[in-house]
Amino acid sequence: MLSQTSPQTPPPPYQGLLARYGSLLELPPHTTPITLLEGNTPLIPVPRLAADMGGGFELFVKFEGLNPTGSFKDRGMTAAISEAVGKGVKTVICASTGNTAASAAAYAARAGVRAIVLIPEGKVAAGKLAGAVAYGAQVVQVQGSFDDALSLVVAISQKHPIALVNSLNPYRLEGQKTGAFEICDVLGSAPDWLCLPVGNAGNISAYWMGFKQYDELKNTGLPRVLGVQAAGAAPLVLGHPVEKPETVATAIRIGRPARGEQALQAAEESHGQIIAATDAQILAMQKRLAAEGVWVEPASAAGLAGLAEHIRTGALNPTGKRIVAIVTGHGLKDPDIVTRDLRPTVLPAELGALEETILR
Ligand code: AN7
Repeated sequence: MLSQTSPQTPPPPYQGLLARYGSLLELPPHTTPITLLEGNTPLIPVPRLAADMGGGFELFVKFEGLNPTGSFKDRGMTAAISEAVGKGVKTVICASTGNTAASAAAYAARAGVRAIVLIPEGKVAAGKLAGAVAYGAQVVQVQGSFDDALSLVVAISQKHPIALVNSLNPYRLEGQKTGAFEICDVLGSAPDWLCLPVGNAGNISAYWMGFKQYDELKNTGLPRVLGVQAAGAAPLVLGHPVEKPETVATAIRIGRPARGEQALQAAEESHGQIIAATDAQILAMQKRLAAEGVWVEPASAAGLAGLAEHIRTGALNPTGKRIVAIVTGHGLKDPDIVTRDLRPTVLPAELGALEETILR
């Protein structure tokens, strides 16, 4: 139930995810909250998009691009950095397709510790790289894939006093569970279906953990989980690692997901599925969502692209259901995808020329 507040008493100021949900997260006592007031993201109804998919059901998008660094990663990062810093860690490291890097860099900056981020060469979207640099991280490009970079950071964090803040770090998943809590708190119960993109598979694993925990505590029910990979980077669909993953959705260009087993388990336990969407379907859905006023990066549209295709083929009957799609990162992260084919109309600064162009 939503609580009613009388107009005379304003609600207490929002203090971030650990303040709001910390008692439900398994974090050690030394955890010292480092927050940028992440979370509390809107659940936006998109009825026109639902109608386009055939109608007869409720569809919401949880716009995680409105987190402080523009992606869902801030939920897990507030927890991981708070734990690490509380333990006395002075340096954190991660491998990243970009969003984890920007988030780690920001929370490390907030805590006053050093961040090192490893990114795959040449495949990181401009807004993510810029973020990592702006927040002051040391950015290292690895001549290899995300999976190669992840192997390196795991090895170095085992050898030196440097904390790993990839989603192999269990506290990342603890923080990430809050997305599920928020959905239940807003809707009053879990949705019938949850769809979301899958890369390294931390997010899908954490949502499932969160929904199960809330159901035990508050009887909120459980969603069926539809995880969607990019067709060129779909190890969980194919059943084997992908050596050279390729997709326009660079955020999920991952061939060896660290939490792959857990993701498959979430899909199975929830009577859901992990499927793949093509780059063309992903880009079409990115455009379609932007037509609702919600601009997300390509990877973030994968969940909905997979859902649309599943409904179209009859694999999923949405009638009477309530469906939530997690859209994971802001469109501003990857401007080049949108502007690369842009040929702006160029005019002399004259009214007649403008009328000629827009009123014809
Ligand atoms: C926008 O930043 O792996 O399945 O290194 O940036 O939890 O990995 C990003 C992943 C979906 C997939 N959407 O989430 C990284 C990274 C966006 C993302 C995913 C990512 P996981």
